Amino acid sequence: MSESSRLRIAIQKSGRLSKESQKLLKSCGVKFNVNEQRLIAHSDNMPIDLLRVRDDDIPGLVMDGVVDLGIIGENVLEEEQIERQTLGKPAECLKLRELDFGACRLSLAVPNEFNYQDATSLEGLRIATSYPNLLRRYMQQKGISYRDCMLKGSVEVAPRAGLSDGICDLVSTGATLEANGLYETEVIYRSMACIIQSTQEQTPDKQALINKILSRINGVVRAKE
Ligand code: PRT
Ligand code: ZN
Repeated sequence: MSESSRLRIAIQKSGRLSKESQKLLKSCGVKFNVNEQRLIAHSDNMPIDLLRVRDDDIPGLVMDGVVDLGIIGENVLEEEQIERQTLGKPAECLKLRELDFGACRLSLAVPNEFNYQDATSLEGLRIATSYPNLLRRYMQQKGISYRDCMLKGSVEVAPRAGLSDGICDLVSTGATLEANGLYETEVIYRSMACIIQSTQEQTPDKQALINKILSRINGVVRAKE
């Protein structure tokens, strides 16, 4: 996509952050209608285009300067940042603020019958996760070696399926762990949704619009506190 005079904001197309992201922008006075079949939604009262994509694509789109802003879980942002640093790809963006939705934690969990003392109980064992970089960083800090089992989904069934000894997955209520005969042993990362900006220099008009949106977000979030 070529440069645009309109502000581009990437939000999750469908999933846990998508409704709240749309609600937040609407409560900031950005009017738009989403067509489920379309990637882009144009605002009709402000020079803003919304890009509706998979959440995993949002940090990269912002870091590569394809879009100006993105609304994303800190877990996905940080995972992508470590991945890109490892690969030598652009990994910079500005975190404008944390938002008041998308709360979850990335935790280690093991089967109920596992006799867990501390993280060293996992030494040499296999851990299933969709967040290999955040897991590696935590285990390196603790000086524990483990074996990877990379799964994009169904992480919580990996131990029962005999694929891994433990898991490292997102938790909010804990019901999924319980339903799968697992218990949480360590929280390795706490996450909220956040709004990020590309480090690319903005035109004065676009930067003024970003400042206006951010100041309205501050007002909306504060009003709910
Ligand atoms: O399709 P796309 O790639 O865009 O979406 P996705 O399926 O990758 O992500 P999605 O929509 O499931 O989650 C988007 C973001 O919401 C995550 O990256 C987190 O920042 C945030 N979030 C908040 C959560 C949860 N809470 C959450 N509970 N994301 C996932 N879960 C899952 C978790 O993986 C586990 O399967 O819910 C289950 C656990 O929930 P409890 O309540 O049973 O503990
Ligand atoms: Zn995703």
